[in-house]
Amino acid sequence: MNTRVEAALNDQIQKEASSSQFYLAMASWSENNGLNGTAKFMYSHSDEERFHMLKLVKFVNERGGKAIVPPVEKPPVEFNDLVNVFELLLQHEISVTESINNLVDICLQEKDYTTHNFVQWYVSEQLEEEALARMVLDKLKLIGGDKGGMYMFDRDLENATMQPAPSKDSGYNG
Ligand code: OFO
Repeated sequence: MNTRVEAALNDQIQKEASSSQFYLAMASWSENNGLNGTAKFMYSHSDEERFHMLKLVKFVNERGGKAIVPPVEKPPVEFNDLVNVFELLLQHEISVTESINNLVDICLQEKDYTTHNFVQWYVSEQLEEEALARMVLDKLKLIGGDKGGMYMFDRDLENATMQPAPSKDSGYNG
């Protein structure tokens, strides 16, 4: 496997692992603050990021490279409120998108069209994740400090998922 592409894929493995840790911390914080719907959403999102990482690990090894399992990073323990949680989530996803775009760029420079093809799955995944995070943030801003609204928001988020396209079928019923 091309060494530059291999290094970029290993960087991405680290980023997906750190996304999984970050969302796990958000899940735990939500659970401790009575936001069980949000906690469920974040636990499942954390699992999804682990799946993104594993998909990369397997790809690197199958293509003759060496996947490096990254060390576990300590994510934040406290968050100000739900708006803060989703703002951080969106910022994080934006930085992951930049890293995926960089990976695409390296694949093209190195003429590694197989990896380029593989990475396209992540390109569409990032589009969906950023769009859903923006939609959730817009809802939260509309709700403002309304407690009833927040209760409904948390309940609806329980059934949401980051996976489907964030159009009408986003799975988010808010
Ligand atoms: Fe792996 O999609 Fe978010 O980070």
